[in-house]
Amino acid sequence: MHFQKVVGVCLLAFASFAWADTPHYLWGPDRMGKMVKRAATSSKTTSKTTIKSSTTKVATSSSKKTTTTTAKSSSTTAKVSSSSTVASSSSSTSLVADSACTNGPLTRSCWSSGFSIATDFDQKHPTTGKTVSYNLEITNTTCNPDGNGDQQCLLVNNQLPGPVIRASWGDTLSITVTNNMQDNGTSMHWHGIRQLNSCGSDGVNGITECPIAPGQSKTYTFLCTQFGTSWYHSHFSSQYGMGVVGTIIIDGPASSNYDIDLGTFPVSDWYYADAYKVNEITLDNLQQQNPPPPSDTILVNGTNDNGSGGSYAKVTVTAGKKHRLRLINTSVDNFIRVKLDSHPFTVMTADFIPVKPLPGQDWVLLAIGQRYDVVFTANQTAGTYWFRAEVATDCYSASNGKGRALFTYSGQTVSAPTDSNETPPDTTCAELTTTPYWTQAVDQSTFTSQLETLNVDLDFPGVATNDQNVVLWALNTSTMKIAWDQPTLQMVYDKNTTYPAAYDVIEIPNEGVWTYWIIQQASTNPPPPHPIHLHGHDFFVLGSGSGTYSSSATLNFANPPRRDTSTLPSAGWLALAFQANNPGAWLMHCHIAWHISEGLGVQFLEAKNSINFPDMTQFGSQCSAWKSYAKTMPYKQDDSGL
Ligand SMILES: *[C@@H]1O[C@H](CO)[C@@H](O)[C@H](O)[C@H]1NC(C)=O
Ligand SMILES: *[C@@H]1O[C@H](CO)[C@@H](O)[C@H](O)[C@H]1NC(C)=O
Ligand SMILES: *[C@@H]1O[C@H](CO)[C@@H](O)[C@H](O)[C@H]1NC(C)=O
Ligand SMILES: *[C@@H]1O[C@H](CO)[C@@H](O)[C@H](O)[C@H]1NC(C)=O
Ligand SMILES: *[C@@H]1O[C@H](CO)[C@@H](O)[C@H](O)[C@H]1NC(C)=O
Ligand SMILES: *[C@@H]1O[C@H](CO)[C@@H](O)[C@H](O)[C@H]1NC(C)=O
Ligand SMILES: *[C@@H]1O[C@H](CO)[C@@H](O)[C@H](O)[C@H]1NC(C)=O
Ligand SMILES: *[C@@H]1O[C@H](CO)[C@@H](O)[C@H](O)[C@H]1NC(C)=O
Ligand SMILES: [Cu+2]
Repeated sequence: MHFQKVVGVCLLAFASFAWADTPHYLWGPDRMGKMVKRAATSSKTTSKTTIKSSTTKVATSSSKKTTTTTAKSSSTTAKVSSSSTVASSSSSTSLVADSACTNGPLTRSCWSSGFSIATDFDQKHPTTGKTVSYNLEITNTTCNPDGNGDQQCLLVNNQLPGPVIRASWGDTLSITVTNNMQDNGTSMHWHGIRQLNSCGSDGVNGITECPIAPGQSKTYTFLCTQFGTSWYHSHFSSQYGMGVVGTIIIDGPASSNYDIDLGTFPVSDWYYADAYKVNEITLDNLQQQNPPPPSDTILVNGTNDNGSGGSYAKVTVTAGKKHRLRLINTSVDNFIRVKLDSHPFTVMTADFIPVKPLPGQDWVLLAIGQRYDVVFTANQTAGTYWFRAEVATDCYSASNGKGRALFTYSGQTVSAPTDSNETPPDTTCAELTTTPYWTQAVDQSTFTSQLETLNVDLDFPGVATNDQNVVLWALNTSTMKIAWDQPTLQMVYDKNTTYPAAYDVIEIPNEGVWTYWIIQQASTNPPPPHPIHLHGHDFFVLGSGSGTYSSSATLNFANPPRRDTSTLPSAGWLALAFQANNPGAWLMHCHIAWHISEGLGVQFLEAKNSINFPDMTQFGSQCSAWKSYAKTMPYKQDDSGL
């Protein structure tokens, strides 16, 4: 196996420059799961290598992102507590809300009458009656996020990342997405949002809707039953790698106090080549079990300085104050470690779950799709400090460039200090162990009877016209691929139960039951770990380990970490549990964009007779518009579609 623990230099061989001369693998519903080798010269995508764009001009390109943040605290004179950062005393076993108190810098655990950090939002949540609306428009344009030069980008409201969506716990979000690209469909997924009784707003084309055709719009409406930090991204093949991403803040209580909310701080790998092409190269490389190309750089809040252009994200901090920073990994392929020099983080939220504060975190590892909300105190000598974002080589991640941003104390001149370029630690890709703020045990009584194993395989689905096998990822022996114009929800609505095998439908018929899943890597698989993400639920991470899961493994049922994305270790297993408490069709997949493109997913069809369907007239019109566009669309589906 050629898949070594590689860093930049070994990987250069696979960089995008080499790909143009080689044939490429294609698959997808149009090819009935079969692979064809496509000559580079004749391909649609390759003939379009040069990127264009006459019409639209991007404002965002390498424009400065200077964030001068002032205290948003309700009480501006609040003193910074020098003692503990823990907001309220340990309410460890409480699922009962604290009595009402007012949320402020020293009382972040409070929210509103009957609701606080101690509320289990699966059980209850406020309903404010307020609707917060946004319009997101996706365009095909150019961007130049780090000064390396203009490239083709697909952007939301002409920004990279797209606008921050912000609402409060219990609000309804109503977001209209308009597809103004000429040559791609789209659907927008709100990562980590539970979509309680609103499966039709989950934004997964081929499962919960048809793609939005060029020129069309769709309004996604959902209640914010949770609070914290997240992001949204397109679920249309590898489109989000070209910029269709943005961040989400849902204001609510917190398990640590802070004075100033600095907002979202996404870190992402970035490729100078078109993400669809990188995806193709990745599939080519996989045939030889070679790793994907390294990313070219890492963007911090959508920007970076490539050495001779672009600019760093700049953040102003206030001396003596506690700052909340919302870290999000919006990468397509890479695990990233981040650190703010001399300012250790207290981790207080993992994904949407408030956790017992973990102080003193130097480097924090973010798997794709994961979020950590952290607090740090600006208590060092006033000046400018480096924020570092590095790919985690212990997770087999690779990038040619590193991510940097500058944090400057208010009143000081922004001036980049000498970069120590310190090497991040190697934790063999181990995820931070977090403990939910409130204890929630997982029912152990049905574990043995209900346990199912889903094997991660490299699959050989068919023999192609040229007699070669194409290697694809699979979960539970079957490589997933959906047909954009046959969403699962439509089939369920029509009471059509002949789900195609490649839909990888796993039915969970009964609400209320606990379900348990072992995701198992084959020892022969390439070594990169997989960030497994579930829609419609958080899951409980009962345990993980190397090798093959055995019933003698120690699992945590008493108070396991709870989140919506967790890492399946290299050549190991991951044990997850979730309770069926949200009827719908929910995708579970590897969040490495290339891997879900190559089929690494399943969908859970939960309590299909109790699904609260979206407006099926509107649903049908969206499908009609898509079908009509699809008759003449220039690019055909050539992967899982997800
Ligand atoms: C940054 O981008 C410019 C413009 O494309 C290029 O000339 C320069 O070599 C790049 N710098 C680095 C360090 O890659
Ligand atoms: C974007 O524009 C380029 C150049 O006009 C075109 O080749 C490409 O197909 C377009 N992509 C999308 C998604 O509209
Ligand atoms: C989307 O558009 C890009 C060009 O911008 C093209 O390379 C890609 O194949 C298209 N993807 C699909 C699935 O239509
Ligand atoms: C990142 O950029 C967004 C949009 O420009 C801004 O709202 C946010 O505050 C920035 N984050 C930080 C930590 O400066
Ligand atoms: C994001 O997570 C993915 C997978 O877990 C990982 O490959 C990628 O490196 C991470 N990126 C960052 C910026 O953490
Ligand atoms: C700065 O704050 C951190 C975290 O609260 C604390 O551990 C550290 O001792 C403080 N340093 C100084 C110089 O006060
Ligand atoms: C049932 O669904 C399958 C797969 O989407 C489709 O091919 C078939 O035509 C559907 N049957 C009916 C009666 O609609
Ligand atoms: C996994 O796939 C096998 C073979 O197709 C099937 O029998 C089994 O039911 C699947 N597992 C689950 C949990 O659906
Ligand atoms: Cu994966």
